[in-house]
Amino acid sequence: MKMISRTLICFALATILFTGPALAIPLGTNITIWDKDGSGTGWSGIQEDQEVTPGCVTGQQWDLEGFYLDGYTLTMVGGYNFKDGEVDPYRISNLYRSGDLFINVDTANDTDGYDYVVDLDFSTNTFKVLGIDGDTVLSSVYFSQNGAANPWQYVSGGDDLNISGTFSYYSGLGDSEVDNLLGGSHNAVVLDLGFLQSLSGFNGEFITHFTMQCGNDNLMGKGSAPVPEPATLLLLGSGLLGLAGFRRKTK
Ligand SMILES: [Ca+2]
Ligand SMILES: [Ca+2]
Ligand SMILES: [Ca+2]
Ligand SMILES: [Ca+2]
Repeated sequence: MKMISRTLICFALATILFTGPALAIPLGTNITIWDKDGSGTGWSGIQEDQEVTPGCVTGQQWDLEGFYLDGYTLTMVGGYNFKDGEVDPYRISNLYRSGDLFINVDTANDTDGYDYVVDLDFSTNTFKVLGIDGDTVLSSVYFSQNGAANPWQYVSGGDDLNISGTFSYYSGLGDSEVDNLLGGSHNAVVLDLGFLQSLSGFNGEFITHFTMQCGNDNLMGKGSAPVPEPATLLLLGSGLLGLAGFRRKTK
């Protein structure tokens, strides 16, 4: 009898776990900053939700809405179809695809622009990280008047850091699932930026940037994430020393 009830409880738990409501994305803090384009409110406003670059096609499907950070987990939300891109309503032969994620680690005195690019592959939900240097080739957005949204995409060259990973993609999210952003239907890219800790020049703060091929909307974020404290490293070091001492004693 006891065995049966235990089995039943296990079965019930498993059912809840596997058929329960979809787990909410842990968005964390909204780290979106102004893209420095636009004024007032409305579709060319200074906010990022329900906004595109002034003079561009408006509407939820062209809206990049926000960067969120939870620890090292970055979530990028938009009405834009990150996975398949969106078709130009005026030239239906033109499909405007997703760009890559650009990172600047000099948040105070930047002189060299973006330092790293996270090369996103939406066909496999994988990414690799490259350092941007003199021989890195980046491509510019299709419409030159949207040049303020550059860069768009990584092409070739740069410093291959041998860092790669996977990301999650969510589509058809409701407003309430994404911090009550407006528009009715949202898509989200979720990736772990833990690799930042190993990047040269990272001091705990970073700037992120994303746009699509046409540059219809520019999305910017500024986040801070914990860096290993020197004190922690010291403790770890002294712990190891202590261990070494102990070992010697027991010999
Ligand atoms: Ca929106
Ligand atoms: Ca926007
Ligand atoms: Ca920089
Ligand atoms: Ca924008």
